Amino acid sequence: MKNQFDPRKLNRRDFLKLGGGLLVAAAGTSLLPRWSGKVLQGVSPASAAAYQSPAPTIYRHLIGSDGWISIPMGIIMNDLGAQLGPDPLAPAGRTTYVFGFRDVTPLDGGPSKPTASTTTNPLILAQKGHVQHSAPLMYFDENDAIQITLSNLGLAVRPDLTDPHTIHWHGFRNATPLFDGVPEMSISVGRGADFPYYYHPTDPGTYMYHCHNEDVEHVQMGMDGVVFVRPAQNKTGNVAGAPVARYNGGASTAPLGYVYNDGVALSDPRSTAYDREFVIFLNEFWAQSHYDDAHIQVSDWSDFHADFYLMNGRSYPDTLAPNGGGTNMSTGDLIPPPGRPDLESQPLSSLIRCNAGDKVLLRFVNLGYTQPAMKLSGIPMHVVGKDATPLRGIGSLGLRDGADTSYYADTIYLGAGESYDAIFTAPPKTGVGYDTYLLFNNSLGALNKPGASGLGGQMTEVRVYAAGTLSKQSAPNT
Ligand SMILES: [Cu+2]
Repeated sequence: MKNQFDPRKLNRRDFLKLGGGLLVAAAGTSLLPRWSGKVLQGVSPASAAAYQSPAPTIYRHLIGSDGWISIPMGIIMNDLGAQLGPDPLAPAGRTTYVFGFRDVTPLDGGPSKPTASTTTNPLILAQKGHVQHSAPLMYFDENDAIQITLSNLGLAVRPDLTDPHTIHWHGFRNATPLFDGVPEMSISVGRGADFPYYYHPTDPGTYMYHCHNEDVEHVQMGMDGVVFVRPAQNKTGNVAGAPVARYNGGASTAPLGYVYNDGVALSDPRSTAYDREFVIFLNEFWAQSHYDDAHIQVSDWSDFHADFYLMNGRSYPDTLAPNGGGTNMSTGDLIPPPGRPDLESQPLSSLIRCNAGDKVLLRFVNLGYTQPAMKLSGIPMHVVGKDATPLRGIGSLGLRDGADTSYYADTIYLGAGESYDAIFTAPPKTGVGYDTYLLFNNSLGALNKPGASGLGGQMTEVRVYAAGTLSKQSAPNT
């Protein structure tokens, strides 16, 4: 493997050369300079000028390859009599060919161990053909210094297809195009290559990431998922008295976390504190294109239509199945959800469980081509953020600490590429068992008829238990 870059050895002038299309040997010794001012959230010029990004301390290793997932469907035929789904080439229990990512960090010694510059670990190389959808959920803290190495293992089903891949954090204020993943103005990772991306997030919020190489195809084929950034306030509390978050060692009475550096007390209506959090990633699959890529056919992407509406890579009722995940350290494979070997490559559950009175954060992300109308039936949602920006007007120093522009809604419309942060307070419940509230795409075409393709579509359940029933949440979507 080749194409190594050391992000610690590039200086500003080198980046400008790279931006001009000249790929030059990096000679400087400075760390990443942060010369780009933020647009939506202000930063003082003095602090920006003095700033140098730190060397990475968190290491993640993603592979790009292909694989097979399972979507509940009947038999889907096209006009020419081909069976698109389940794809006749699919292994037992699977229906649909995908491109995608896998997080192989556990096979590389974990997130604190620097990733090898060349991938030789046979367990990692064996993950060619074993990607997941949606893409691995990633989350970091504000001011983390992160290196994510992308290794392109090639496609098991399509050895003729030599496509590169990239990582693009959509909506992320990146200091340089080099790590932005847009192939026309940066670098793509060719088959057999490893490339370390560097990130230093300074703006908390909910983002998405995807491969940007031939992105109409690669995003549709499944190379997309969620990345979010937790605010510095989690570690420090704030001057208004909001405590350190439980994620960062706060008291058992403290919130699990905050969505943004809100700067207000817990009792303030502008507070973004929450007790549980769930990512809801939305997209749609077009059956013909997935069949075409598996069967060495070319798709006319202008013919796109949605056959399967997916939530965290699954279709209801699979959205309710438990989380899979974790890595089998002897094979390198994902560990399937209990009782659901067919969902091995779709590890992320959308089942939302909470206690009465909990503040529950929903991080909605849409990377589909349609406009979902996500309705939480019977519980109002407090929309506190959009596109990784708190819903506050511009106040002091250009920061988003001004007037409260948050609002309540029972339905959130998401355009393509948009994210929303919404907090609901779980309604009262006493006694045993749970009350069920539906969270679903109110564009009812996205909820297919029983037995039809993409059974159930974008729907999940919110299950509210009596206070004290469920233990405190320690990780998203659990
Ligand atoms: Cu790709």
